[in-house]
Amino acid sequence: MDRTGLGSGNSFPALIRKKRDGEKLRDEEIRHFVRAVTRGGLQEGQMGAMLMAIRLRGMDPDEMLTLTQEMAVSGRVLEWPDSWQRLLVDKHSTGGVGDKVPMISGRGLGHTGGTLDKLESVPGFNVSQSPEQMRCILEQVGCCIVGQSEELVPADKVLYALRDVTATVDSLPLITASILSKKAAEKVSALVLDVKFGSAALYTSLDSARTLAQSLVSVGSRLGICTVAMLSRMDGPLGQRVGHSLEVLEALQCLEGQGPADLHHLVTTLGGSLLWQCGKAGSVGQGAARIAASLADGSALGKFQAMLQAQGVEAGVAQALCTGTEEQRYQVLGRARGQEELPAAQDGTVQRVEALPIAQVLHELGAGRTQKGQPINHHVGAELLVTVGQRVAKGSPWIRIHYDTPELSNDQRRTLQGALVLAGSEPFAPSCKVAEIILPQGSRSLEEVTGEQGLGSSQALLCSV
Ligand code: IUR
Repeated sequence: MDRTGLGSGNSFPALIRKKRDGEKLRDEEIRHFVRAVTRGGLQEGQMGAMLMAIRLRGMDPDEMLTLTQEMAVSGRVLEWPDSWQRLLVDKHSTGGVGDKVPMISGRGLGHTGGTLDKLESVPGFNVSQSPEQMRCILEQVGCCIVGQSEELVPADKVLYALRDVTATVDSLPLITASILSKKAAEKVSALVLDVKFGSAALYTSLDSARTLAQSLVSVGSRLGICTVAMLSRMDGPLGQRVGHSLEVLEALQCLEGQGPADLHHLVTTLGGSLLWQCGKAGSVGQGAARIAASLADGSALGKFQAMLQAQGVEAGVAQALCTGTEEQRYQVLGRARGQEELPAAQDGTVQRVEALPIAQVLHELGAGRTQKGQPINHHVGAELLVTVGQRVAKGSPWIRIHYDTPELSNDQRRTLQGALVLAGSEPFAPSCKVAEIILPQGSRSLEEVTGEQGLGSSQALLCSV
């Protein structure tokens, strides 16, 4: 026996060597590694080497499942009343620009905006809720939007921070285990994943995003979570507004049944899928219709108002935000010192609005962080004044930037102008964001899943893993 107690050959250098040479790790070896990560029994160099070995050699589905399970139990696992069985649902997005659909959330990463940062532009909103407080809010209101508790999945905190500095973020098994270990520790019954693809997404090609989605759906299902993934386009921003408080304003419009069509469609499709997954709707299409009805009749907005109050927002502030005019909402959220509109450089039809250059400029203007813990400016943002497929005339404004200090530089104006892609074609209807839906193995036929009416404007393809 060596000092690891796993038998000879299982010291950490031997474990790293095994993965480095492309061999499969046994369950107990993965458990041994994750426990050592959690308890501080490994040198940083050893953890970094193992991460790189996994990044280069990959893991098979069994190894991924074990890694996810071991990470999930590295800290506290949430417990819920038995009567909530099948009804606890969550959503995850791999991140993008203008993405304002809620979930148990994170901070902005790179150019992407974090849901928690957006919600913290609402005065008083508290994203730090203990598991006991979460349970109380869920009993009282039925939903909450919270940050990940400190006690949940400590192994992921260690590994995630190291991945960032060892060029191992983009590893399929590591992403799969990182995302799903947190969902497994939350003990959710159903999960819908919004896996983005396109120029402003983590994975730019549809194929690579599909591979990630299939891995997440397959491992999620094996964990006992009813998991569905939607592959959605992230070339242009979701909706018409980017930036923290501007996105809260747009989310409020959506909660009133209005706002941009792409956002409304994504919200109703993701929510409709969750209703179908937990047995509350006969198909995703029927579920989507129920979500749309709750947006149109004000009940979704009423829930949001109750949730704001349950999470620390004063009653008068929550009311002004949820029932006030746009001007009253600005008074609650505040606004940036200045606004600047940029004119279209020529006549044409909008082919694309590139999200990445917009996000990069807003980041420089103070909307994002370059270091962990840095304060951000919630008021910096952009409003798109055009939509894809629309004709624009030379000189007409196409984007409005909200800035504080600094103002826009000429370089930034040039970068932004490059984001508007025009052509001489006829106007056209934009394609919807959801391109494909990935279902667990053994799911039913297309009509059964989407409903007879399909998914509205979505031409989504269904695939099962
Ligand atoms: N979000 C996570 O929770 N984990 C990851 O590895 C990535 C995004 I990338």
